[in-house]
Amino acid sequence: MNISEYFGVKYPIFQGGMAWVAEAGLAAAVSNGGGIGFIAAGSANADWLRGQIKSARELTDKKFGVNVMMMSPETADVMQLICDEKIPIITTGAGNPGKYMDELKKAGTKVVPVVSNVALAIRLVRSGASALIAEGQEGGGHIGELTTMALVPQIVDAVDIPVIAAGGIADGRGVAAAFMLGASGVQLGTRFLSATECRISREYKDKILKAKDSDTVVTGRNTGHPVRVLKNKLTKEALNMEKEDVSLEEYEEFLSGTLRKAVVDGDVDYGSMMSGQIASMVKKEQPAAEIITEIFAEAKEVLKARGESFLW
Ligand code: TUI
Repeated sequence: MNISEYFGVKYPIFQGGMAWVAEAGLAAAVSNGGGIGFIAAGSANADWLRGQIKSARELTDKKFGVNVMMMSPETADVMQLICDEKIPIITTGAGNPGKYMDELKKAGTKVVPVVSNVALAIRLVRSGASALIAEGQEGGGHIGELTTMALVPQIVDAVDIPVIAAGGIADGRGVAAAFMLGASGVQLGTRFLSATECRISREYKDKILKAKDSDTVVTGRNTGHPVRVLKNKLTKEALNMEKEDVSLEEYEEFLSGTLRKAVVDGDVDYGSMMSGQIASMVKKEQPAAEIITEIFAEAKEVLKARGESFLW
């Protein structure tokens, strides 16, 4: 079964829960387009999220979810709000949502955590996850070690709940490949940065649209907090700091608030432009619904055409 049947939507696609980026407008547009949109709570507080949930409900009557960034100090309040608002589905990233699982299940919320290794996947299945997102290091933002190609089949073999592939998927070929690896659905982030309804700064959007294959870099590999972003002055200086043995406090202070700078202020020199490795495949701005229909039409063609031609 693919996750569109499992979660009762038209297409088996989640929109990545991109902090500062994934607001009500984008989430609702993805849900209206037949996928599942997610409002990213990021490091925002419950009041902000309450307003976003209200806006999304005004923009769509379809199912949408919330993404919880587990490193946020607001996580406990955000989880409480999710339960109070009876949000049908959440995704989590950058940590383990295990301790909130019972309370979420009681509220009827399905929990779909991002995992980057098999050990965490198994632990979360035991705690009651409804599905898992296996995100490879091709993805943007905070990442794990393994690639999507290596991670997805290993997670699929280790668990008996649906697995959603993420990281490095931009089009129908990527979707078809994810299904070949055993995934039941896909999550895309970077491709939705170009959505008409995605209200990031013009400057950040243009950098994504113009990016080439080798334009991302991973900062923080040495500090235990790897983050994939588009290369700029910020990443050059951050990588130099990592080599120079500066204190973790100084390093984190240098990067603090930089995602907001890129998304809101359009600072493409000293803002953190989180992006996956497939940015060069994001070529034009188009409505989220069109992105989804285009991707799945292409995936269908790829599966039909290539499936037959590789029988040996
Ligand atoms: O979460 C993400 N990507 C993100 S979160 C984010 S917000 C942020 N802002 C500024 C600096 C840093 C982060 C930006 N991008 N992707 C999902 C993901 N989760 N990838 C890897 C993980 C992950 C890592 C460790 C999930 C669980 C985990 O658990 C550790 C443990 O065992 O507790």
